[in-house]
Amino acid sequence: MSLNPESQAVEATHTRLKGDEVGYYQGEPQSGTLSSKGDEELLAHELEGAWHGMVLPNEEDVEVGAPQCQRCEVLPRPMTEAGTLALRFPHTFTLGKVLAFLSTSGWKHTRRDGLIQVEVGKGQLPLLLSPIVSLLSSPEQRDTQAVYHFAGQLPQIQDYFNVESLPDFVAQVRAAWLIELLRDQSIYSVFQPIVRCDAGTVEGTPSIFAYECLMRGEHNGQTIAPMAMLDIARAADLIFQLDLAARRCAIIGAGHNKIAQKVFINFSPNSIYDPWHCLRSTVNTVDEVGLRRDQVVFEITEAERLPEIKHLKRLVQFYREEGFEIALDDVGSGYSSLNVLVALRPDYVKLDMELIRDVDRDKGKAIVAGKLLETVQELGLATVAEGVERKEELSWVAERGANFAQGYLFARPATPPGLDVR
Ligand SMILES: [Ca+2]
Repeated sequence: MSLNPESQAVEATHTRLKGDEVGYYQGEPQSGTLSSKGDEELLAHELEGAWHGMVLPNEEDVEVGAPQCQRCEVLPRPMTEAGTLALRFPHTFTLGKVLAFLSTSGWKHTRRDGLIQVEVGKGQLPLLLSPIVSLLSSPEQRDTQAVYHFAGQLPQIQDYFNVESLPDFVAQVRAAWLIELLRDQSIYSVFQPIVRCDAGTVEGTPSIFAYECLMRGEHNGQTIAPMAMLDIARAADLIFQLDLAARRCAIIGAGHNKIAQKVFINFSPNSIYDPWHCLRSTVNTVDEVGLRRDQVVFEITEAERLPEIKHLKRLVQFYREEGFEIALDDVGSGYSSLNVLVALRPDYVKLDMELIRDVDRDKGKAIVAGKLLETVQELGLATVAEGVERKEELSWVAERGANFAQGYLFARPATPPGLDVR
């Protein structure tokens, strides 16, 4: 694993997820490395159309009482500037190992009691941290504390709250490219159709019901896969900022492309403290771009774990009161459960792509998917089968009452949206 922010960005571009769009913002990027002028112009055009005017300020630029939400709309300062790294170790044995490394490798440092302070030049933190991390065992890393002072910055009371474990600090350093990407507004949305499971679709003329908006990033001319951004965001506590940015560019992109069908927009319930406060700007954006509220479906999605049911119910209540519909994502995957489905009664249930893949020839999957389709229909909810890649899978889910299907059989995610947007 590289600690270098630049090489991390390059690694991220090679993240390719097999199969179809499903789950959070998963899926294969629309395009790989941008190699030609034509591609660059196309992407520039897409970015221009898909993203308007969301500027996330750095935390030092925000005044107390400013209108920005400190949690969602303010970015931490990327750890690329010169400064001083202070480290506190759990044991003198650990301190000794690091001191020996610093002395032999020429890093300018001072020792005070159990603390070491190291002077770090611009862009040098990864070069310092890589060997330190490799010297320490996992428990030593976990119990080592780190805090960084940017050059020219006086110690402040806030510094007490910025002390992190070494692994969390390393995650912050690795996230520099994501902070830059968010700061530079380099996130855009692609769109994948959700089609009706009717006779026309089965016979090869898909009838489009909706589009799911899926996030893409762009950094140093390369397309970044969504999971690469999400993994870093979770590790570096940037999921609030990334989720808000993804929601906004999905809404703005859908408005810009004048999508007339329904629009499915992912959101992570773990990135919302209080819906009446945290989702207000999202609702305002829907109104501003001219989407109808009954056109928008918010997908509750969470790659790690769903929060407690009480929190989910409050989110669903908020969206319903505001005139939106709700979908529950990835049902049938490891992270969802039937009691969440029953408690929330979403308007749409999205069956997980792993469950649907080869459902026509895998007996175990057929039993689970069949029972789920039966249960969801008895509850009176609509179903979307995700990850449909073959005609046989489409026929199988259609025969068992699935209302809608989504997958490469119909179209890959794209911008402007594929098939017909009218
Ligand atoms: Ca989804």
